[in-house]
Amino acid sequence: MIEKGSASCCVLKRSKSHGSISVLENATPTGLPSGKKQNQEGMIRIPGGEFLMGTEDNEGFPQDGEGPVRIVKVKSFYIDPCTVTNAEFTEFVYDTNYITDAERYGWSYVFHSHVTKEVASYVSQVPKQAPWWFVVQGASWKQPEGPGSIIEDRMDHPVVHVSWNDAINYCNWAGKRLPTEAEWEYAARGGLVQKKYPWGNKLKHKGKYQCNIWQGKFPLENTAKDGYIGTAPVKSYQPNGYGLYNVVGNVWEWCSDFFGADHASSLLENPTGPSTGAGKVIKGGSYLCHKSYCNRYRVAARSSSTPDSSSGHLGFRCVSDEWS
Ligand SMILES: [Cu+2]
Repeated sequence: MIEKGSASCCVLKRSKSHGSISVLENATPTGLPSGKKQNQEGMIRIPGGEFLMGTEDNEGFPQDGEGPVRIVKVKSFYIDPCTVTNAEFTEFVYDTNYITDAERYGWSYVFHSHVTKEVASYVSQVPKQAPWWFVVQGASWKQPEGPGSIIEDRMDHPVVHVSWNDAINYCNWAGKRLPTEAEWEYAARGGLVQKKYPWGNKLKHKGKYQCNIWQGKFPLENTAKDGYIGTAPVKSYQPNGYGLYNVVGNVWEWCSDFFGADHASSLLENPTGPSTGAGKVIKGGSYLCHKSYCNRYRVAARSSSTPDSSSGHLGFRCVSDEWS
């Protein structure tokens, strides 16, 4: 029996017991060229200000630490309107010969119904607590459903199977960085105050889907009424008030902060999260999120994973400091 909303429903952490892997020490590769100069072309300037972060609506899970609502002050920064695409990640890899954590480990987590019968036949492990995830040897950003799958037909989709370490290396190369959770949520709210979603409080707007999540009975039937079974192109649906696309749904997005569930309720200025922790914050939920199960496609929702973890529904978007 799988408990509703168990911590692993959305994102699994890489584990020694999955697959025939040797755990890599020192998973963050160093010495990559930080190729590009800081470059804010195509980015959106988010003017600094105060906002109400978190929620007390009790729609989430206590262990997630969505509340209390606190006043957070954020200075101006630039953010990408979209998550990093397969095309952009390809350019990075061509330029640097970078090898992702999933490639180094030799496997990644793929959602069960996304793999072919052939791939399913050699799936090495199925995590007990979340049997809808398959440990697929050879799954990586360029083979998202394992051997035989390609990305050439979805170059404008978000890159997936990228770990936090991979995201940091991409950011360094691009002259950018990962957002703090506060920056992410401030930008994701699009100027609205304490709304559930980036566009308001109702899931649909005039009967239309606003994001790529799960419809049907999780985890067996996805009717794809929103148009997508897996990832959607990064510019799908309407952008939020700041011009950001797909902040909730589609893919989870890595933030720079370590995860913690306790927050100071005093005024926070440019918070960067706890100084240490086991996992990094992820935000936004994914195409697998459904209200019946995890309900983490709300803008205040949060989860975490370890910096070397990767899966088919986890990506990132970049930010950049304002400079004069
Ligand atoms: Cu979810």
